[in-house]
Amino acid sequence: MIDETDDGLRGKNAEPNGKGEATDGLSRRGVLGATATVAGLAGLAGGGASVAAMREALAQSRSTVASTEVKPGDLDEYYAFNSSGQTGEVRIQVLPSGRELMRIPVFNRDSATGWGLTNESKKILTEGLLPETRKFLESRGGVWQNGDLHHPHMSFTDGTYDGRFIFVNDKANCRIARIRCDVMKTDKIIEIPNASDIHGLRPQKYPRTGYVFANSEHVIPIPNDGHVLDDPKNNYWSVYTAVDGDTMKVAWQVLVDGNLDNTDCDYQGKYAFSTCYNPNKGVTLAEMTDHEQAWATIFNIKRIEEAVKNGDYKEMNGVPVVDGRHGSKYTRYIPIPNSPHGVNTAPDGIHVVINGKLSPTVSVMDVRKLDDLFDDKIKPRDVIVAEPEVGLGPLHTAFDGRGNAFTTTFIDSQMVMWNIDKAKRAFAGEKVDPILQKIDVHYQPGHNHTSMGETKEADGKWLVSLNKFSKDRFLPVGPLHPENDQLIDISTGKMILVHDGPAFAEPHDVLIVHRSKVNPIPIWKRDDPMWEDARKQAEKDGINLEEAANVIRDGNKVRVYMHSNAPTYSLDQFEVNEGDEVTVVVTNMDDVEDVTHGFTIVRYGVMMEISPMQTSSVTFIADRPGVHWWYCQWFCHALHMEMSGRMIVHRKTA
Ligand code: CUK
Ligand code: CUA
Repeated sequence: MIDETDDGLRGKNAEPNGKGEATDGLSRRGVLGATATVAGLAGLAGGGASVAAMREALAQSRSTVASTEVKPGDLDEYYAFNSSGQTGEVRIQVLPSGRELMRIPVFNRDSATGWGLTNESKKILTEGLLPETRKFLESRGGVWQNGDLHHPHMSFTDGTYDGRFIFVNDKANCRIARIRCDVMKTDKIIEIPNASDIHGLRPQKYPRTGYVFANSEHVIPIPNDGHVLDDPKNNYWSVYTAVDGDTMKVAWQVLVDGNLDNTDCDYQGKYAFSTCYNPNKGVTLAEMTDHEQAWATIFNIKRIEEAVKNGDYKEMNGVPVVDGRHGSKYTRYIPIPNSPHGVNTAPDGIHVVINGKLSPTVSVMDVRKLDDLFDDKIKPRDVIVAEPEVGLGPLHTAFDGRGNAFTTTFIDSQMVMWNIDKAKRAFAGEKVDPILQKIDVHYQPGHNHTSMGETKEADGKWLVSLNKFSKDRFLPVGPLHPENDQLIDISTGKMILVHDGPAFAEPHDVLIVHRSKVNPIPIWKRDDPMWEDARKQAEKDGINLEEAANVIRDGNKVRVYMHSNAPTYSLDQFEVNEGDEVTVVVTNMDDVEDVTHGFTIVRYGVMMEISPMQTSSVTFIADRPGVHWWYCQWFCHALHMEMSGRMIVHRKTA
């Protein structure tokens, strides 16, 4: 839907006035009433713009703005893979409609699919844990219950999305996960050693992914085992990590100064960049902000790889750690005002924008100067080619592929469109204003993202502003508010706000991927590695998973194999003894798109998804005697309610 009241007008009236301020004559809330009409605008003429001008603006915006309407049965053009912050999952939305299609459990637990309950998901959730963490979790159910997922990014080949994987970080428990885009399920999770928390994450763009780069944010003693405690200045560090995206193993780490925040890399495969705040290793807010500048840290990938090859590293927790602190030949530290946050490489493959956060500026780096920097032919600040003032609280920048950039300003609560070339000319001393347009967003934006904007195929159609506050934009739902993901049409070379999208906690970042890049399969392939363990166990038990209807007793272990065909399971009941360790393996033999079954045992904490041709399994102790119905929790058939069976648990005889 096009909000024809506020947004069209705002797009036309929010011209910069040369002082970098929007001249939008309408008060922010003045015309936001969603039912205001052109007629209603007459009363707002006092706001500054004439009614005639507003009518004109509205008419123009109507004719140019792209529609967000996707008619029933029609398909959207873009996937939007949205992070969910402290919810710990990834959400698949689509644009321009803004509809949410699917949720991919990653670091969270999920009732519908049994993520965190099934053997298949538990394996993924635990196999990559460090031994010390596995031990820590022994008395806590073996699996982390929480996660904080900020940054989803798709794998690249030759500078653009290749549709293989999405990589994500977990800030809370120091993990990186990989999502398979063929089935849209998480298939690998690893914990990063020597790190406090994993925040920024980016896949290598060229020649391919390749590496997944990740930042450890807070500084900690390494190893963090209680020997060193309160000695931040001398003994706290953070590390930059490169994970091999194919094997999901840590390739190397670099020890650095300061807290690492966000990260990105070039289109040449030579350098990666991180923003750094808290350069003095403060441990209080006052100490963390007591300086006028911090850094962007540049990593020389080839030199680091050589260091690892030549043994110039220290092995820590089984990982080669290269020393990249000040003075190292593996890194360079570019002074940036003040506490930079986001770092974003432009689709031109040349410019990298570093967002000042506590400075009203963004700093633009030219990657072509980095060879000279590493050869000490130029000084660190010589790589900066522009530093436009965009407004208060610049956090993240996106690009339209036509030389323009869009920066979120958290404190100003605006989206700022500026031109990279003009910013460079202004930096060189020319009298030119690089700011093209500012619009209000509602409210307090963090990340933003443009369609295909982090690839060399940026297409300049859509811009999303992920706003941390929604305040009065939606019907009230209690003290906890949704966030507001706003869609902005940038296809005309102007920003026109076209849609408000409420979102539950707390999307940080979103990728907008053209649908031609993504090719999910509708039905599982029977040889999928996801249930490799179940397949192997079945072979040992002499069972064919596709024909299974068997109960195997092995001491006090019982393995129950069955399959599902709507509306039945191949077993009506099975019997076990109180205290048995029971494994139920269900294979869905419905080779039919969209016929997903489930398996839930009442009052046993068992629930799992079994999509077409999938095998899922779950293991539990049958320590509750009695009759326990299982049923299919996924509505699959007219006789879905009847799709059930009984687990009979015999009482232990004394
Ligand atoms: S960070 Cu959240 S607004 Cu974790 Cu990408 Cu900038
Ligand atoms: Cu099978 Cu519902």
